[in-house]
Amino acid sequence: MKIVRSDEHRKHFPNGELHDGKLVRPFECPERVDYINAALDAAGLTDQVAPTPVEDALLAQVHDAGYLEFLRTAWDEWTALGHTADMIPSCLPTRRMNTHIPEHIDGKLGYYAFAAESSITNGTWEAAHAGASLARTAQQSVSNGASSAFALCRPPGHHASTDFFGGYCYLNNAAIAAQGFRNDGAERVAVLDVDFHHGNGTQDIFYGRNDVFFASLHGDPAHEFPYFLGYADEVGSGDGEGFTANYPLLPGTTFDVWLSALDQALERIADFGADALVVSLGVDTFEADPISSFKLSSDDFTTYGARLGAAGLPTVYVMEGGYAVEEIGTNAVNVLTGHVDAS
Ligand code: OKP
Ligand code: ZN
Repeated sequence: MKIVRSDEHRKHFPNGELHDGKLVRPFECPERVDYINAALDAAGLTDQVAPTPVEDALLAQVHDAGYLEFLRTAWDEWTALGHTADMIPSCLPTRRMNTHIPEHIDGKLGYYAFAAESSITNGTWEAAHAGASLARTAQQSVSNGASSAFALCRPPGHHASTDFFGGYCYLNNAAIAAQGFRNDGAERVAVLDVDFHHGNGTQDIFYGRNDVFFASLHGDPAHEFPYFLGYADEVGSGDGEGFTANYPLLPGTTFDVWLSALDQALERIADFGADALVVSLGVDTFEADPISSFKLSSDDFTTYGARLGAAGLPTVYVMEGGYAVEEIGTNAVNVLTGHVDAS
């Protein structure tokens, strides 16, 4: 398994996250990567590939041009007004309120956001862009013949859609890897999202397409973030009808139930005939995760990694969530070693 990582993620670390009515230290913090790096090294997963920058043309296939321009320039526009604190969206469009894109940076900030826990800071664009480059590089190594690769992306990406950020996500790394596979010749690509939270951004990006199949196992949105997408009756639209599969699971879900949903998702992916697989790897399904409610143990990650490896597809793992920071390395790397040992 090829490993793609960098230190650029450190440029993104907001001062606070709006959580339960308070600004708290963000759960999505740079030490997450330190623990994963240590576990990769301890497991001997050190076959590294140096990242190359993701092309603007690929970013523009996945994201809206105005949104990319906003992300690139937001901090400069904000600080030009004399602001020094992080950018926190506070006025967001809701039903019947998105007819125009405002000109004021405060208005644009809300327009391009879907949640208020995620700030934009000095360095957010650089870190997110570097993360997208890791995903693209991992995908290219697999398109060039490696059987699998892991992109240690931070910030995560699966909540970011064509034109909005939120849920700690700015650029959709998994979608960029999937589109990269298509560009490099794969006819059919599957994205399997095993993060605790529904990958609303990835689903939205591919919802009308039949060349990218999206499957997600996640906390039932009736009870869990992102609340407004990820229900079982969302199956795709137009040409994409039948190419999205959601497995919402109740808070408290145990591994046996989770694993049977995984097997159903893998069966759908096999029926689809995927040429390549992108796994949105969030390990916030762990029993001790501070913001999630599933009951997986560290050993369970090895077990399901083996299921993924046994699927036998060229596979790119893209790091998403996981907030039990001291265990995040063990849990993420257990999936990867499970995969390698079974494939
Ligand atoms: C990102 B990823 C807690 C509400 C949820 C956002 C969670 C983002 C998760 N106060 N806040 O999918 O791991
Ligand atoms: Zn998550």
